[in-house]
Amino acid sequence: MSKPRIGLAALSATNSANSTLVAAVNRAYVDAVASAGGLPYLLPVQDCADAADVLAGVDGLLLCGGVDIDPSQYGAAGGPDIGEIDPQRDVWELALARCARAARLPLLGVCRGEQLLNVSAGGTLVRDVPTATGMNHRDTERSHQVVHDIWVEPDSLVAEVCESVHIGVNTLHHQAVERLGAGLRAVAWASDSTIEAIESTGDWLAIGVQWHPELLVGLDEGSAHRALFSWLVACAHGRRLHALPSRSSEVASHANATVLSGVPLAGRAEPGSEMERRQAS
Ligand SMILES: [Mn+2]
Repeated sequence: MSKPRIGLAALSATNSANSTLVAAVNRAYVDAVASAGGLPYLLPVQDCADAADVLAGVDGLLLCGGVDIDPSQYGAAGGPDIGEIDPQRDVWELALARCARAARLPLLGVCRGEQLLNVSAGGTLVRDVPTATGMNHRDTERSHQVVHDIWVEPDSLVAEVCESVHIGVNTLHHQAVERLGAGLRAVAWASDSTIEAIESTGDWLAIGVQWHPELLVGLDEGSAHRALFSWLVACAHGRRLHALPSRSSEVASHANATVLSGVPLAGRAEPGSEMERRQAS
């Protein structure tokens, strides 16, 4: 069976060489997905009416980092505490997130992608974390280093995937999840109570993290960060195997080939079962 296809939502940027507009993602996302065994597919900003058709061509979705989300998308007004915004990208990615949820397409949201996941479900954002809590969460000088710790809810998918309830993370954000969207829960926090990860409460496989795991996958102590991409690829792989996968069977179906192999999961295929034979193909 071919590798699962992971859609990476691209940003629009100006190519400094010739001032043309380009669709791009930071290379670190591409490499992290490829290293986890997935095939990265770039999804440029386009007509949101086509989001469902675009997603029909991939097995999983990665919402990447970027600029602030237009506060009008969560019912708030603009202001000096809001940074650069890209309303076209917001509309496109909100359509992607909502279509992914409707189709139960596995999703990982990173930084802005986590915030967008929350807004797509009706949630709101902390406009400026330093103003709200007094703690600076934007340290671009140490983007590839552990800057602060987070504490993870032990009974959560994130804890299961990362195999840890205490993770060192980088921090490149000035906003964060505030009120949670429908069907989502907070599962990790920094020392100032800033929400650092969210996940779906239902049968949709969706995780959002406020840090940038794609920049920490190369660290010796980076197993928790690598595991997030392995999880997404494993879920995408499971989706290809099963028309209507459940959470446990979906992850378990790919467990032999991923870092999740040591995680106890309900519903793992019995030796010699039909599920196990399908995994071997
Ligand atoms: Mn942080």
